[in-house]
Amino acid sequence: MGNNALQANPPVDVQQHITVRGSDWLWAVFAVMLFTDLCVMAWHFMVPRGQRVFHQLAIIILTTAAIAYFSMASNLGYTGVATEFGSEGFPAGVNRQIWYARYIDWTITTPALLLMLVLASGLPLSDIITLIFFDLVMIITGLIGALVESSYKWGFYAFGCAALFYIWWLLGGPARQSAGVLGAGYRRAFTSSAALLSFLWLLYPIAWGLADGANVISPDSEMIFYGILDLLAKPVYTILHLFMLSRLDLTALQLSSGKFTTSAVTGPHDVEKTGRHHYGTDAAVAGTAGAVGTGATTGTTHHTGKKNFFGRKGQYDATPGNTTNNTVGTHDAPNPPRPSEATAVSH
Ligand code: RET
Repeated sequence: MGNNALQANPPVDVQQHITVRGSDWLWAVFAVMLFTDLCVMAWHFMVPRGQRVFHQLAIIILTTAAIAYFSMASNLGYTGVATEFGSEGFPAGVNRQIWYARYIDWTITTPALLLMLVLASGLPLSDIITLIFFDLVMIITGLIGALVESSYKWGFYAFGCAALFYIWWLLGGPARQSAGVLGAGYRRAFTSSAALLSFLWLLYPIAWGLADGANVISPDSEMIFYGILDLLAKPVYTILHLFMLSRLDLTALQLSSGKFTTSAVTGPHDVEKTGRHHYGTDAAVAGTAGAVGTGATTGTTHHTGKKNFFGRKGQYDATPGNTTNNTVGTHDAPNPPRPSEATAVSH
């Protein structure tokens, strides 16, 4: 079956636009995104409920990317913007395709990519919120810059680059340090994933400068450049990251909501004014568990269970003696002990 996307949706109001070959490439990227997405969907069912957050983020990323590539391959999701500089035999001022679909994709996927990384680092919530804010600043200034016709577009580009510098600093400094507190395994996984992400993210503003910015490369070449980057930053990065995390016991991160997993075993439990939860099992004798996932810097965590993403176990060791004190401050209510059988029913 031929690719007739450009006949069904002919370029409107643009002189510099993708060709059928560009669209063919975009269909191929769409197929890879969709296939990887379906694989991760199948994989995530093998992970206990309550420990699926990284897989679910990967699904969010890949689903969004698949839809964005479907749109671009169909020659939909762009607008025409007059170029600042001429190229390919076209003078300056003719309309080039600017793909807002790409920026909508990034608005969803880049925060999700960062969350995949920093949720496994124990970074405090306030830093995570600020990180996501500057990520959105980066993408939205990139979109506005791409839509601006005059040289003022480079002002927006500069704001975006400044935001990227903040992201690099946070990942390389506080987040890496925080992952180190979680243990050597977490530090290793974080360092390699953050290095790959930081390197790939350096290439995006270069592609922007050559395409949306200075109009040096054609829309087809732009699609190849961003397409290769997106394949590396989405399917390749997420699968690598998920495999690295699969060797770690994720319960140390305390990311499980605990509602489904604990109530199934213990029934309803109350929270008294002291902030202490009462479970209907012997686990209450375990005392308090350390708040590793909230940025405690000195605690160590003891947890047991199969160190395997596919495993059904992997929860806090709620036996007496294996307790950790939260040393962050007395204003932090102690975390509830977790019944040791809790996640056994959570699938
Ligand atoms: C823009 C232009 C403004 C300056 C900067 C940019 C960086 C964009 C990046 C995008 C990453 C996208 C990814 C998508 C995959 O899902 C917006 C191009 C710095 C880093 C990883």
